[in-house]
Amino acid sequence: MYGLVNQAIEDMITHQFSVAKWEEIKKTACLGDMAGFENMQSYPDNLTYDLIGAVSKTLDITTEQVLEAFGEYWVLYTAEKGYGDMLKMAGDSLPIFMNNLDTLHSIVGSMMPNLRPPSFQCTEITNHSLKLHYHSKRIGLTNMVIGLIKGLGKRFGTVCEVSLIESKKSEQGQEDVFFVKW
Ligand code: 1MF
Repeated sequence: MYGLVNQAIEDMITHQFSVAKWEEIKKTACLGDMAGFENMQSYPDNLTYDLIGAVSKTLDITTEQVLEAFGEYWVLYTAEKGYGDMLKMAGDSLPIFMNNLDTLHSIVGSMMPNLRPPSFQCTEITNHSLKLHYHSKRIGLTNMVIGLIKGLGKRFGTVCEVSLIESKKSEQGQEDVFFVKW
């Protein structure tokens, strides 16, 4: 994944905990002598998974909890680190934004050739709920998506509930369906 993702993990830990905790996490992930990440460089996915695992171990919380917290943080982080206008273009309400996620990723992907964007579709849309279908080549990031949706809810001041109603791992990757209610 692009270095921006690893930078966001670093930022979350140093702001919510400390620089010392981050150093400890890097050591646990066997990245002790890594100075920092370049936002535009692409890194192996395993590096990000190792960091998530190391955060879980160091803070003594589950990887699901780490992923959810990180998903929420990502929405805030990217809004502040130069992607605010892009996020604004993707919509000013929770359902509109969710509907525009593929467009958002195709815009990022046109600049970043190594992006491997997930895909999102909304179905059964009502005034207060929808089903969000998530497809990704990456396995195991389901809880990050839950955090991302909750982070969007906070961004738009929309109280929402997210539940996982279908989840499938295959050769193609991860295929999940979430019920989102607001
Ligand atoms: O392949 C990738 O490197 C990659 C990185 C980040 C693919 C997707 C994403 C964004 N996505 C992270 C979870 C991925 C889960 C998966 O792969 O199955 C979050 C998508 C998302 C969902 C809900 C709400 C908001 C979301 O993200 C908004 C967003 C998406 C992409 C970026 C920023 C905000 C982005 C911006 C610049 C990037 C990379 C991603 O890289 C650059 C580009 C230009 C200059 C410097 C860095």
